[in-house]
Amino acid sequence: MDYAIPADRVVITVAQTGAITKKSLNPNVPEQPAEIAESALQCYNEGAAIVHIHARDPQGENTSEVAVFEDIHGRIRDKCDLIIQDSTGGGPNLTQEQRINCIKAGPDMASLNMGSLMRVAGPYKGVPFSNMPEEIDWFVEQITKQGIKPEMEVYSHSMMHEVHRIIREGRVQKPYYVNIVLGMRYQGAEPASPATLTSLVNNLPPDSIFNCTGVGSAQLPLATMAMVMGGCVRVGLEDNIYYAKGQLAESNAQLVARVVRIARELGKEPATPAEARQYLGLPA
Ligand code: KMH
Ligand code: ZN
Repeated sequence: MDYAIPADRVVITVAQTGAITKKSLNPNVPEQPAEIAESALQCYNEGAAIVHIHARDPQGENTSEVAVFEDIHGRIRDKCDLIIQDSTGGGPNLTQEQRINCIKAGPDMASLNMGSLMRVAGPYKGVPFSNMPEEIDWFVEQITKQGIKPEMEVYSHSMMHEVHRIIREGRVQKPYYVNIVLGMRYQGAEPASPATLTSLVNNLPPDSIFNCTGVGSAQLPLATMAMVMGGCVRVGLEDNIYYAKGQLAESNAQLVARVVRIARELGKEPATPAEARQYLGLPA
């Protein structure tokens, strides 16, 4: 069975909110459930198929409250059939037990971070983003036993080794969905260069589909490169708050619309959520 995405389609994920991209950095970051759902609908209308979710409390801090995730899911599902992918990366203020809480709200997918990174700047400098091998095994077990598909986030070659390991150990099912995240300013994360993306794509396991997330100014160039390589792409304010140098993005939908314009120039239509479900092996 060939798990490649058809050459004339691209699956677009929008990461709208994130953990560290607060309204103070860009007032257009949607933080509350109604804002997140309204923005998700706009992104769906522009061509997104998957929405990656972080939740915030009323003060804008990262929260693991299941009720907040349920509220977000319900509001999105009332509006459209976007594939819902919750973040188990959560945020630096959340414990491992809190990070997994979101899956109780019943997303279609959940992020699974494939290794540890060290925060080297900002208020959480020196606080590790811990995803040791045994923690990865714990997260993947919690996710898969609920029939949720893991989105394996890989920031370096060493994390790609962990992907191969959990496949070898039978912890994930085909098609494997690997998100290559490049350009994070954390120790242990690799740069957003064409060479790094090419090398990581060359190291993907068989039967996998890849997505590319370029952080910051790398978002658009790496997304373009990933589309040429047959990959899926992620855009949005979680990873990049700017539309151009010094110009804040007006909305998540603006970033989705731009990548759709480029996709069409490359002969690709954005996959609908129903098509994306089929490619990723998600229930219809
Ligand atoms: N902000 C991304 C670069 C997660 O939510 O699990 C990392 C991320 C992690 O998406
Ligand atoms: Zn995230």
